[in-house]
Amino acid sequence: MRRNSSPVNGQTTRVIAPGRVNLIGEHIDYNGLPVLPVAIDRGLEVTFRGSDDSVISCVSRDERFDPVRFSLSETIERGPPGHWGNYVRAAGQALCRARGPLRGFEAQIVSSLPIAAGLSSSSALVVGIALAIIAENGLEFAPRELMILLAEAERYVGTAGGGMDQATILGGRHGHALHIGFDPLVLLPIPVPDSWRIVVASSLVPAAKSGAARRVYNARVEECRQALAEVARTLGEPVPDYVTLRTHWDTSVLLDVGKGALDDLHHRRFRHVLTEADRVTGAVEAMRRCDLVGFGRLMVASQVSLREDYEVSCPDLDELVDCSLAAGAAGARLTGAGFGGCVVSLVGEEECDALLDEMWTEYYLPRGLAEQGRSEVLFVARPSAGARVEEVTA
Ligand code: NG1
Repeated sequence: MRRNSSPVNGQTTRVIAPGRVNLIGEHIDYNGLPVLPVAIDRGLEVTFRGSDDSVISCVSRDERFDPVRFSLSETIERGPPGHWGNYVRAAGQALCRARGPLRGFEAQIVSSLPIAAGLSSSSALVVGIALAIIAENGLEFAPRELMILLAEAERYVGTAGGGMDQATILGGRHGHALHIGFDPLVLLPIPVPDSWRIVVASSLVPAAKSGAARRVYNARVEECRQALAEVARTLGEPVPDYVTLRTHWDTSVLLDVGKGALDDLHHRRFRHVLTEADRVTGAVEAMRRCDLVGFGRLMVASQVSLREDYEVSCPDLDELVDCSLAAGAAGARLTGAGFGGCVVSLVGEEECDALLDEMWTEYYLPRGLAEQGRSEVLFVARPSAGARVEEVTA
């Protein structure tokens, strides 16, 4: 990317960063195991003009978010927990550590992504700001280097997340899902069959990953590590990571060993991780042979596992999944971290309108939503390209 937005020539530049919907492979990216998300046709835009100093100042078009202003440096102090500006600071600190000192900019942010909905609005912000800094300073990054750097960068906010979101937002491909492996990071685009429709529905329960939800998220990361260490020790495996374990042993053997070596809670967490990884493999095969029903069945099994074994669903998400299946979806499950947020459903194009109407009638109308808000909470997501930078002509 080139240095391009000098205030001297008055050039304004825009970064467009999509959100993402994960089709399957939930809560396994931080265990190094492959996932299958898509970048979607909703996202955020960062429109910026460079400045002569290191100050970044951002305003959001959404008035709920107050302006953010700070100087780029290798140690940027955090704002209050849960504050949106921390995602802006996260990108700034990481890039300064990698390539500083750097020049800042004035930016305006506009988003079409619902906040705290499990659609990666936070990672879209990290990626959007990072690409703005990169463009403003004429930096060069290999795509995978940047995906890894920004996954690490976002941990600044206190969540021990994996790398799915940043990789998807940067690497999205129009019409494709991405099979993303993390050990090493490899993105394999898989064509989504033309007749498949991906429906996103908000449970209307915010899934803010700050406070209690963050503690639960980080606790799951730790529980997975503990389960892995115990099973690897029992098997005499020297390298305790999930990828190696799955290469050397069948899931059924690992689950048997886990049953003997782990308490009930850790065994259930372990079982979710292993069976979800197998479901990703099955889902890729189903997508390749255009098997909508087979793919849908795996989504339903994923939801059961997330609800029973991983305990990251909630009553509204469960109800919305049931509503979607009753309305004709081939499969439905929570998407993203859970604890609220959205359900992703898969349906054939011919059944899609009927599904949308029935979900609206059964889930949203009883909750008092007005028709004009419908497309905010219930929509078809198109698999889309990743983030990009473009110059704005006045
Ligand atoms: P969301 O839904 O965007 O909060 C989080 C993690 C992902 C992944 C999913 C669960 C971050 C930035 N994102 O996503 O890495 O672990 O939960 O599959 O922490």
